[in-house]
Amino acid sequence: MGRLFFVTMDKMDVFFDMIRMNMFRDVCKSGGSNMLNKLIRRKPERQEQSIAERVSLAKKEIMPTHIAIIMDGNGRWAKKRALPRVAGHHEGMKTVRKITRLANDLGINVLTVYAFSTENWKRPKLEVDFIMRLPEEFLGTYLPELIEQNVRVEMMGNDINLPPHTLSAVKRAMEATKNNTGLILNFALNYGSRAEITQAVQQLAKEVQEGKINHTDITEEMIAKHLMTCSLPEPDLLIRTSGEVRLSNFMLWQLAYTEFWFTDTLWPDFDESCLLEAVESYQNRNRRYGGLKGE
Ligand code: V07
Repeated sequence: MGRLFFVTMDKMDVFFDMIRMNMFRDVCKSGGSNMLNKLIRRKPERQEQSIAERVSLAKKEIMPTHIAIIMDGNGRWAKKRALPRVAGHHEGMKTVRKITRLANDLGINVLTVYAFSTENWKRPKLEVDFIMRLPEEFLGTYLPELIEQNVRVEMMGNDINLPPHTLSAVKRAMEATKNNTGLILNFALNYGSRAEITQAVQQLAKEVQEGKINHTDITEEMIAKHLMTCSLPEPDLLIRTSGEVRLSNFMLWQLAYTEFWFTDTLWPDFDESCLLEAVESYQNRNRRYGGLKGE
């Protein structure tokens, strides 16, 4: 049954409020967030977009060339599930595979992952032994798909101290992928940044001593060329998982101008959506700075 309303001018705003309320009720009844989106012209939330949509949007903007990741929180992930720490490392290994695939799809050129630091030797021997088997397992399982995806495997860190079985697995993968032209998957293995810088300084001092160069020839570029990253661009984006907000002796020289993204997510839980969130944040910052970078 219809009702007749007499609306006087001074009640107009109340009348419009009632119309709006009715529209809102219709929206609720139809359960349609689409209708609500249309009414208030809201951009869809990230969580509502599919990974594929977010990938294609991200690809339209400036992509970080090099992403470096400190993969923290594997032990904590295991502890939360009453599992041994090594179960967390194993799950973390699967995340490396997932993130590599997405980074390659996004067109990122270099992905450096901190797999084992020089400080990690202090962990219990059984844990270290397990971790040192992961490169073989990773490559035994995933090398065919890395080759198929045109990924090139690289390593930075100190060869000595690494078990021969670990080193030979990595060297074999580097050899098998050396002509690939897609993503460079750079594993930091037995890596420490201060040791890397020390080694560069020692090499330069030797060159001065031998009369090959003058001490005044030593420039920032020359130091960079003596680091383990000499053939790589500097990282544009550093990601550290698991809520720790420090660099832990990782790429101290190379991160001088890098954007940082810290997240509480534990590495084994870090999925495609998490990487996209970091990339989207990087792209937002880039857009905000406009052409002002470096000024
Ligand atoms: C390791 C899994 C990821 C979380 C961090 C600690 C444990 C993959 C590799 C790897 C290394 C070289 C390579 C192929 C794969 C790896 C270590 C630890 C030592 F050529 N994951 N992962 N290496 N973790």
